[in-house]
Amino acid sequence: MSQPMTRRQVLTATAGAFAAAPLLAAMQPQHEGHVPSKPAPPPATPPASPVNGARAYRPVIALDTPTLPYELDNGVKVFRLVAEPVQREFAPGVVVNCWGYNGQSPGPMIEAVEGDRVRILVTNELPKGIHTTVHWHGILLPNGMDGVGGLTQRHIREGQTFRYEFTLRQHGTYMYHPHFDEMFQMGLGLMGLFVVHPRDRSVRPVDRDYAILLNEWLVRPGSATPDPTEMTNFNLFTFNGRMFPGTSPMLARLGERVRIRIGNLSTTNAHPIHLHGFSFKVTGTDGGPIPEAGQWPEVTVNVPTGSARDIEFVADAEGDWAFHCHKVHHLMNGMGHNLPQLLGVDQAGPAARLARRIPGYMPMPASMTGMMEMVRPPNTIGSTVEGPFDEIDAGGMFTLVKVRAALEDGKDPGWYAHPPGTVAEPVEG
Ligand SMILES: [Cu+2]
Repeated sequence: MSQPMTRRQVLTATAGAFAAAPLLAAMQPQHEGHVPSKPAPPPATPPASPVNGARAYRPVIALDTPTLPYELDNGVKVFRLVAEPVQREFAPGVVVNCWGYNGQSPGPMIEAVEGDRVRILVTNELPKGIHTTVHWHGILLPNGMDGVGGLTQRHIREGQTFRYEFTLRQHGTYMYHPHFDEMFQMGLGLMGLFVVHPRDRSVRPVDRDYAILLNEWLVRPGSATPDPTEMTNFNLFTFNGRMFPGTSPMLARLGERVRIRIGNLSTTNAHPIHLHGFSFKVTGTDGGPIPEAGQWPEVTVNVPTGSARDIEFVADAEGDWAFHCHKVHHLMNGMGHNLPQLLGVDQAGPAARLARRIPGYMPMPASMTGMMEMVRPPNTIGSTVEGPFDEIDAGGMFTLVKVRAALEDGKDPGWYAHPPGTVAEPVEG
């Protein structure tokens, strides 16, 4: 797994400027027997056509995440969630031992319609002795269905299945997660999206409807299991359990109205999510729709933990537009912290002396444009991808909104072909 390293992988591999990557890699806990051979199953295709009549809706696409199927029982939509350990491939070659639902972290998206009666059967198949519950975040329901362990219900003990049943009397973007042992269980990835469509299809119509759940993790370089006790110092940042370049793009035809629903169940951070190329409006939160008079134009929406934001815009410009968290540490994979600032420091003397004692030692580049050849710890990935012009320096919470005049549905159109004369270029002299 020896590949050229960029500055960001250097940050991954070094705990300090004078650490030698091979030494550090050797110090990392190795998870023997954990072979990234069982990535999460590919996402299921959302229903191709809406259900009929008054319940019609345009299906939401949760990026890289399936929609939970249901059965009808006397008009009640019956969903089944199984809480269990899962493996999630965050990006090619990076497989993380999470907890999730139905083989996924985040769990599959629940999608229903205002007025629906829903029954959600939750089975606890977490490791022995672990209790859980599910809280339906933002959903208005009877107190005894609220899922707060010990307060509104008994814990769901190992092997048990609990029934949650309520009628949806609102529409919007909501979430679900355990409300017992939250730090541990949510820190390991137990969470999911819950979208409720308006009963009247003429309310807030869009041509494309996407959903993303934000999460943050500490997975130490070379290891595969998140540390859920971490409070502030996270190093992996995901859109629906994927990080760039593992995130799928969002597609739109020129002129289409697009909604992106963004939920955040991160341990600590708010994520200011920024869209290039368009001005959008925040049209709703998990508290409900925002009246038009209360909406204003934005290019970044801050999504605090424990909240959801719906943004809407008209995709009126072709191109490959970046969509990402604006906290710069959150668009890196395996970001390290506590690095000394070495700009302007002449490292030549100490570097030469250290190199004599530590084989393979290389100094941390004072200039962030330095490229280095180093050994990357297993189960990590860099934050650079070859783009159409040069390397793209991004990881973590980053993906693209690809807008094209012509688009074959469900098919990534590849890189945007810019019209001649519309790309920034070097000038002579
Ligand atoms: Cu962020």
